[in-house]
Amino acid sequence: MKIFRNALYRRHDARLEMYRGRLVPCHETPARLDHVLAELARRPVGMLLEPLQQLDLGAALAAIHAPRYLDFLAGAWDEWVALDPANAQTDILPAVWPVRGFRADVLPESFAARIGLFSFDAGSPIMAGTWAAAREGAACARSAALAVAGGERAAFALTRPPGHHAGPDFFGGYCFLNNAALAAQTLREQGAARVAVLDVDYHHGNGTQTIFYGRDDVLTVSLHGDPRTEYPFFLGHADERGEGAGLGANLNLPLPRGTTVETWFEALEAGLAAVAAHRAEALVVALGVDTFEGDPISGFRLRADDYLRLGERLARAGLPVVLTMEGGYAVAEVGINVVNVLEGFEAAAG
Ligand code: OKP
Ligand code: ZN
Repeated sequence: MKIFRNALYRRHDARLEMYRGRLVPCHETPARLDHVLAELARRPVGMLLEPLQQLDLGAALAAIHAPRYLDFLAGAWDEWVALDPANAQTDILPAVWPVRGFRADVLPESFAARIGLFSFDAGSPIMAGTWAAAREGAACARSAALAVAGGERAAFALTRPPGHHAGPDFFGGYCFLNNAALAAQTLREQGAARVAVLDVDYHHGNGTQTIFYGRDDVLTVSLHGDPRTEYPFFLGHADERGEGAGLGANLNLPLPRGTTVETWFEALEAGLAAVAAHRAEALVVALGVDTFEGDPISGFRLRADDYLRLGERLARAGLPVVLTMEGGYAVAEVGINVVNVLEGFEAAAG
């Protein structure tokens, strides 16, 4: 398969996230992708490629994200440093948010207010290189979707930061631009009548769900830790089925902390049955490997070999597939687990 590599991923190397009242080292590090690239060097399951040059990326992003959100992200670092040159030494984190009853229609002048308006947690620092890295990652996702639309059986967008928590006009959960949603929208634009996004990251893909919630052309399915106890907490319940034209085109399969491989694969079957029932012509897989038993921030129990089986099962769904890289924080094992998915896929795709 074609693997589009984000050459700028190291430019996003944020230092600290807020956790239990303290700033702690960020879990989402460049080392995660270093391990995937190292494992791909050992087991070359695909061709490593740079994203395409002519992508019309700005317009493509504007089809899934609000223009004022994209403008804010693009200029956030410069604004931050303009507030005080000393800010260049510190990453940006929000500390105030408009909750129920507050106004979201008035764009505040205050930078502190705008960064709150456009985010939902204090765990997703922005630094000097965040926009460049996120944009190049989105270029990889769009390139992967264009390759698949052009006849490739499968393509992988090997990028960080991840994307599935980023919504129409908000960032959070280490995500800024929604790579999986961009891939799905690109497949639609290129002629697929119906597309499905299957999110297998440990955490609910709230951003992707929200982007497509009112639409019936893109089915969104997510298998994840039950939001009653697991991040992102405020979305991802089984009764969220879509709204308006999109009613019935969203499926959440929350699973309790501690879920083992048998139960997880049963949920995967239910998710793939929904993809088939939707008559999707192409599939986007938001691939997080934080379902791994050794993941430091998650609670499922998948083992390394289970990722081979996941790849095989995805191939047997028989659809053209774009995969996007999402979570996975057992850093030393991320490479093995991700490449296992790709190897399993290639073995079963024949
Ligand atoms: C992003 B993705 C741990 C707090 C964790 C955010 C988790 C984001 C996961 N100290 N907070 O879905 O893998
Ligand atoms: Zn995750």
